[in-house]
Amino acid sequence: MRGVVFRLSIEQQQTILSLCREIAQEAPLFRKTMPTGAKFRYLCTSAGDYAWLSDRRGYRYETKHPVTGQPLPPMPDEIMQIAVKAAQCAGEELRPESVLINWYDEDGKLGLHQDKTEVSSAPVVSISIGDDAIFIEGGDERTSPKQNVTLKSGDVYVMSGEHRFMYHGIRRIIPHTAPEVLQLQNAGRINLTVRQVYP
Ligand code: MD3
Ligand code: FE
Repeated sequence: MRGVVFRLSIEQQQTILSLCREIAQEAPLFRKTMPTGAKFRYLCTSAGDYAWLSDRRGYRYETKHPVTGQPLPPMPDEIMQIAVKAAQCAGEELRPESVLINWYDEDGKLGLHQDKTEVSSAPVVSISIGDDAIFIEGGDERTSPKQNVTLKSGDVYVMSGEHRFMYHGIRRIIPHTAPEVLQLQNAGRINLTVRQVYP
């Protein structure tokens, strides 16, 4: 099933935001390159046992941060617990091994793709913080019909079952739509995807 499983309270959103800032202190945000050499339109970092990487050599998971060469910060308990609970709501089990943190500025985008670097077919849990995003929901083929879905701050989605490998992307960010209490200095959106990499 796919859908908003629940929404985080403002307090939880603030907690996630400060955890992301702490993670980025130790494991700096950086810009990945696609195997084609094109640059991604957002910055990213990871926490937990594995980081998802893309470069000229392809897509893969690694245990070290590509810029610092250091192991990643541990996955915070709060993030782990939210993800496990969200998966449970969808009737699925999840052993969180990696959280990929994507930071989009107001021009951020993510082209249509499938998440299939994971060896495991466990669900992926998505948490959005900050400005709204127009998410493109496709189907099991690149050419399948597409729908726009607005992802808002605090939305928690579970991608599992037939939706786990569907095509998806981020069409655009809608600047300055974040809850004011988050006090974001710049327009932008953070998306966390909690993943189990191995079966
Ligand atoms: C559909 N991130 O990092 S999260 C990604 O908002 C990614 O940054 C988007 O797609 C973002 O790979 C979308 C919503 C989401 C997450 C995982 C999925 C949708 C998904 C896995 C399978 C299908
Ligand atoms: Fe994805």
